[in-house]
Amino acid sequence: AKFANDVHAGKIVNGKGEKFTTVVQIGIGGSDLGPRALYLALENWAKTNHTLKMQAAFISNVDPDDASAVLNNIDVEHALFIVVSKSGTTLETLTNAAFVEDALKKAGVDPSKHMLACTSETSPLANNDKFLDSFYMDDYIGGRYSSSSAVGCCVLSLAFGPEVFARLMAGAHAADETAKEKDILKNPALLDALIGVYERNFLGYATTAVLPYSQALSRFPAHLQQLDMESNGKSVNRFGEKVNYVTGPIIFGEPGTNGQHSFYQLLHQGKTIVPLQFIGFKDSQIGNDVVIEGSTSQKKLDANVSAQIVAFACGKDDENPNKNFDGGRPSSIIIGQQLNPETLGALLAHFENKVMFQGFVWNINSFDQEGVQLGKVLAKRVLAHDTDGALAVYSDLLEI
Ligand code: G6Q
Repeated sequence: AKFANDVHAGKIVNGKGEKFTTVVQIGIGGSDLGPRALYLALENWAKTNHTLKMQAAFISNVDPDDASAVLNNIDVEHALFIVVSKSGTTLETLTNAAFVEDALKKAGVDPSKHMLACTSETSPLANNDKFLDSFYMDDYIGGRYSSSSAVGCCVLSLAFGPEVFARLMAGAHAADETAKEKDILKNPALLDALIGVYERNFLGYATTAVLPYSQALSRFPAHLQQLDMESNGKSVNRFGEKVNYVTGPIIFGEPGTNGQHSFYQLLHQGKTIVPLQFIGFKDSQIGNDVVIEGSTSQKKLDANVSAQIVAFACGKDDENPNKNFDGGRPSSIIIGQQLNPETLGALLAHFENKVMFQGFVWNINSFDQEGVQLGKVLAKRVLAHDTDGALAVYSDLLEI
């Protein structure tokens, strides 16, 4: 908070003594998805409420076109870059940090006046003079659960101010408190978790769609995809024994109403039943919007939520089989007054707690991710030209 306030007050400035206007987070996976989703969720809310302190951007992919596109869109002389990596060893992030460092030097800017580190105290990035300042996260926090640690705090406090981040944390805390309730009807995360287990293990549905009717939540399904699938995509229990039941579902989603004009066809009439998680808000982030043909845009958005839920559940009989809807598509909905820092924090914590409860029920470890390791090891072998068989053939095809 102090660092962010000093940047905003012009006490911490660039080499020319000018204020920083942009913050860029360099990180991937848990060091990208949550903070990016949260930033996008509040960016226009902050602009509307005149509390946007700095524009934020994110570089995650090792694809050089990602870093290049971000750098081409910003004024690097007035940008602060946060290198976010819990381990301090992630190939993509170290490569992108070096890419940015090189770009800064080429622009005649001293990187050590523009780059921050957010890492764990035991990582190789810790206590490094090449950073203007460093912020630390506890190393027992899994990346996908780290949005409420320094990983989210740095970028969001710089972008919106520390008070806004504190409001987000207060909302998350309130949701955490409800997750301690023993009465299931007062514990939405537990209820949601058990509905999901019922759909997965008893009804046999393999997928869940997350459908926020809020454009600001455009990257929230991507965050939940990682949170849920990386945590509960497991085949052994906590004791390393193979389980004989299914575990985490496949998660995907897009904001409505856009999704309605796309993949909802399969959701309505496809052969696979997909449980649906709607998220809706009574008010938009901009307050009053224009009334067209008797209703505001927000009312039109919400009317679509009601219509979809009923269409999915009840279907429609028609003599023409092509126009017949079987119905019976289950859904749940989370409704908020408005998407703001508190409700966003609550939404984040709700899903973290849901995933945790499901892990408890399935008796799996929701806090490791061995499944992402194998690919990393093989990629390193390819780059070291230590290949044979199919690995050599594919490496040759791509001229690596
Ligand atoms: C998240 C995963 C993974 C991780 C990234 C980045 O839960 O562990 O997505 O966040 O691989 O790791 P670093 O923060 O260590 O660079």
